[in-house]
Amino acid sequence: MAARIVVKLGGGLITDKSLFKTPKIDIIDAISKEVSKLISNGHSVIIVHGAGSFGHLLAKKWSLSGGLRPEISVQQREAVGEVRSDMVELCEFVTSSLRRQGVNSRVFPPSEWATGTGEGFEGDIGIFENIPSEIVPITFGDVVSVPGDNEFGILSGDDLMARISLEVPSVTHCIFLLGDADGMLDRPPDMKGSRLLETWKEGEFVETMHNAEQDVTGGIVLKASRASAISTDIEEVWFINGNHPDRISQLIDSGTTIGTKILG
Ligand code: IP8
Repeated sequence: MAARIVVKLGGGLITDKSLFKTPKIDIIDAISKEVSKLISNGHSVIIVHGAGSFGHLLAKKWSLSGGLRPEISVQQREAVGEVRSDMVELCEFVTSSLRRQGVNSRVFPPSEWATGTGEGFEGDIGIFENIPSEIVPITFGDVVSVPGDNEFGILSGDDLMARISLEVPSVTHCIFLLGDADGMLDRPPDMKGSRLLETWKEGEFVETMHNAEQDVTGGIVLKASRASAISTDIEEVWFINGNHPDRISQLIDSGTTIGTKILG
């Protein structure tokens, strides 16, 4: 059966999060190869990607997630433009890598079609269904306009994942590719003895460490909560290590892989 897969490339997977605007080309290429294979096998793919060091560092520096602050409004507005263009630049690394693998894509920057932040953002999700199945629609976490005095805010790729997975018809798989772990672990990946959880359900305790130094959105906690909301409707919601993108095909072909299945 043809699968319809929504996949998130985490910002920490496709960029070096600590170095301003540093893409990880090898990883992006490996993922593009896998996407090309999935499409050749008759599946369709929608890509959402995170911001990593193309978004979070500047957004943090100018407090963009909290909206307009009159005392720094000039610098903030300048930073909004800069982050938006940096995100388009990061997306181009993804689209050109896909093109090298013979995959065509169409980019939908949220600043052009979405307003508001969080799960309840406004925007026509229908744009992701009305394109031929061999073309990969791509969107990403972005700075968007918000109603009221705040003027702008950060829309996370995780919120886009939730809305796209739940509203585009017949999505079969929703996959979060992580940069630093095989899936959801019982404690932070760099902590000794951390163990992969084969399944996870909202409410089950895991010890997390969110790096608020670099990240203006919610890290693994936001991801897990969005994934859990998606899993109430979609059977196959997974956290998989993006350094091994071939695990996506393995999951589609055999029904399982190394990773964490999120249960609804
Ligand atoms: O990395 C954040 O998106 P995320 C977007 O998916 C920006 O949370 C611009 C920081």
